[in-house]
Amino acid sequence: MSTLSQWQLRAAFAARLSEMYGQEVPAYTTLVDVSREVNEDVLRARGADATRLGSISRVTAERHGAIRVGTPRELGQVARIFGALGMHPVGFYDLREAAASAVPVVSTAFRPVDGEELARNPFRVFTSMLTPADPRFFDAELRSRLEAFLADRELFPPELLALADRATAERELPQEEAERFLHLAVGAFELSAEPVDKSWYETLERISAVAADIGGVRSTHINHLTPRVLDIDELYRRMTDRGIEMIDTIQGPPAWQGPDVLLRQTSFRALAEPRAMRTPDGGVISGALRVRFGEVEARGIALTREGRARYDELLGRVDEQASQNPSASRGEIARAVWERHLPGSEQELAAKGLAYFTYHRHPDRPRDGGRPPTGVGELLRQGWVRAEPIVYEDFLPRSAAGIFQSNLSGAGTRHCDQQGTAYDADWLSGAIGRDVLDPFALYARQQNASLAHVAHELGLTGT
Ligand code: OOG
Ligand code: NI
Repeated sequence: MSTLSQWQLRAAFAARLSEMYGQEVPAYTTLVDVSREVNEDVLRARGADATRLGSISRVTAERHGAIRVGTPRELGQVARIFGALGMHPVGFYDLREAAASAVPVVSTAFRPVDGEELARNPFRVFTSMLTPADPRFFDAELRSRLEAFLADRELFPPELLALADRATAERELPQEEAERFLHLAVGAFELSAEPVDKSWYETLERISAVAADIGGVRSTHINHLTPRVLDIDELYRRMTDRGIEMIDTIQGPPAWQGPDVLLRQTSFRALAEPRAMRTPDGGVISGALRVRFGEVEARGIALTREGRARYDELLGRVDEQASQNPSASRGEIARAVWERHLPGSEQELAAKGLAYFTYHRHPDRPRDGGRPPTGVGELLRQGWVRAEPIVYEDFLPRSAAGIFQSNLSGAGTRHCDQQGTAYDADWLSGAIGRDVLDPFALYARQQNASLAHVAHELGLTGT
């Protein structure tokens, strides 16, 4: 009997989720179509260079999604479901601090971690968890109501979780079980038709629209799915030309003449969708909620800790200059800052240790009898090795906060006189019973493995 391996389950899940979301949110389909057109045009214009950061088949199929849950228990269940798909928690993002308005969540991203698995299907899901214990957002009374509400709901049917555990243990599922698993998993992220308790939802909405979206309903849903595009500036123009109103910026690094690094993202605002609402007298009326939106992203080279520190520092400089020149374009300011303070070529990023690469022996360097130098910079400069960029597979907290924020209707409330509850990657690991991995360590491992290999080939090791 045929079976589906974990990566096949992941690819099938991503494809079905995309199909479901396209039916529920038609503007998403437009975004996917325009992304595909842009990618085809870029490929035609730039040829092989366009696929330096991922094959066209990977990029065309590539999506990330976002979900939001209420408790460590629910997050632990999410980890079981995504674990079955070969997706592991990577990175810790604290969005309570990253935004001017209230976003009471901490997050991680579930994704494949091995190069081979990423190449097969890189599907990832940005997953946020509400923080009811944070007194800056919730007072004691609301916290206990919210926790009781969350404890009483069931997001994932036991059958789904049992199938997930089986797929993890056996690393595959037989056809029939796979079908059932995929059906239940996609169903768990559909928008529920169950009427929303209007006054409870509004109580939470006064704190934060995100709190209401998570804790105001008895189910969860995918709130966006994001295709990957090779030229996000061009995509932004084409979507605007089609009359789709995008948020006013592209988050992340500016458009500049140097290599693409990290992640650039933009989105269109959540659309009002009809939802049944239960009123305090028990009646059901029709209302509307804005919870689901569309986002698109362009991915660049992963930065090392030093490179990332530089990125964060440049963001600060751009903020400062933008606040001094409110009439100037932030994009122009950012471009100038970047061109001044960041190396403009891959070669320099590599030599300065600012970005991650895999290193490969240059196949056609003539054997001139000389000994190769030992440093990576010299090996590159003298043409002994070439560097292939490692693509950034993760997220950026400030961009994520920007994406959340652009979809909030009100600023919400946050009491800054209170001390926030401390959460970090260790806390999250303990809460979900599995390690939250460090993205830098994953990229470094990949880079180091290639360096060890090339050193061996060039006879630079003792062996
Ligand atoms: C998640 C927002 C963050 C991204 O791409 O940075 C995100 C959410 O709205 O739940 O998806
Ligand atoms: Ni996103």
